[in-house]
Amino acid sequence: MNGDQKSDVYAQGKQDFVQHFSQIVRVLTEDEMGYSEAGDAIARLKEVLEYNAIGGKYHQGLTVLVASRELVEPRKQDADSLQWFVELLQAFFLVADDIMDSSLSPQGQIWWYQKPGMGLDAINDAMLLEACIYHLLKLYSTAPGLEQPYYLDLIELFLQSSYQTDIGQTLDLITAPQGNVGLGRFTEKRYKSIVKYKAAFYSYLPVAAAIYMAGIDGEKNHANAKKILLDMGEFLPIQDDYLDLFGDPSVTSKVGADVQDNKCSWLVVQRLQQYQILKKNYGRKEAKKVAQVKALYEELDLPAVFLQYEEDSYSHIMGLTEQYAAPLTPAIFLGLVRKIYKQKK
Ligand code: DMA
Ligand code: MG
Ligand code: MG
Ligand code: MG
Repeated sequence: MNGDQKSDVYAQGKQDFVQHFSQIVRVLTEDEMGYSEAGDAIARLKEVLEYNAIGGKYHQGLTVLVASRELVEPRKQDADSLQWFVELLQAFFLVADDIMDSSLSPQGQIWWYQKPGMGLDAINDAMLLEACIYHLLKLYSTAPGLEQPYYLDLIELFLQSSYQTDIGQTLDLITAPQGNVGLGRFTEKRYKSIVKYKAAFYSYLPVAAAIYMAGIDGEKNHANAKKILLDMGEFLPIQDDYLDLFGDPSVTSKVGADVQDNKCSWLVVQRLQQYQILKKNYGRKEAKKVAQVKALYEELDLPAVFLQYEEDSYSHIMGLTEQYAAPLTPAIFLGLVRKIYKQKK
């Protein structure tokens, strides 16, 4: 299947996927769940779900769908509801992340935690979203006639992915202490650990869920899927860091603040790594070290920077010659200009 067909599968699944959401909300807010006396809280939960689980890319949820289609014959597919669980996990992490990062929202939009009168109550809403996952898992996989052999595997998978993501968020936060700038903390090694825990395991989750649901679990399948997905999962946060500063907020729907927030972003790590290369190789006699410095300069496009400087300086001097050469003859200066600019030696 080529890339275009694959993205079509995502596009096709999206409509059904979004439509299915109302069933998820209905199941969660039905009276017969024994929460009738908590009606107001359930109404609040409905609001939290509708505000935070809807409107994203549904990348995680649709991945469960696409993976399930590849693994199971259509008549055996029962991923419809379960796809939403990964979206709820995503919504939970994002509500909490926006509070912790004091995220700014683009014009015309506000994050849940920014709603008037919300304050820290949003923390409980994030916890509600997380609790819904396990509540739904139980409802969908243990009800009489609906017992699923993968129930325990999915619980463990969600718990483990959450734990790893929590660890990643912890690393992200403690590496970015407010008001305490210390670029020395931002090493490549630290960056890799942050993204590995914060996002890589999380990328494995939807495919792993599909494998369990397909009933083809087994060490080898999971180990192989992990080999690909953990590395793929490293890419997403790097892209996120890049878009934080260089993305267009009207397209990304968020306002970047990694620089203001002292975050260990991929961008700053790249820059600091360049500094480390200079520190290790500059002022040393070995040809290999000189080559490292030269390669760095090339990577930084310094030859192009020089050519631009030469161009600007040339125009500047030509301008001065035009203005000030008289009463001397301009040829004196033009001859010199011709001699020194664009020299190859
Ligand atoms: C968020 O990372 C990570 C998780 C696991 C929710 P981030 O703070 O860079 O995300 P965003 O840029 O969307 O705030
Ligand atoms: Mg954030
Ligand atoms: Mg964050
Ligand atoms: Mg980000």
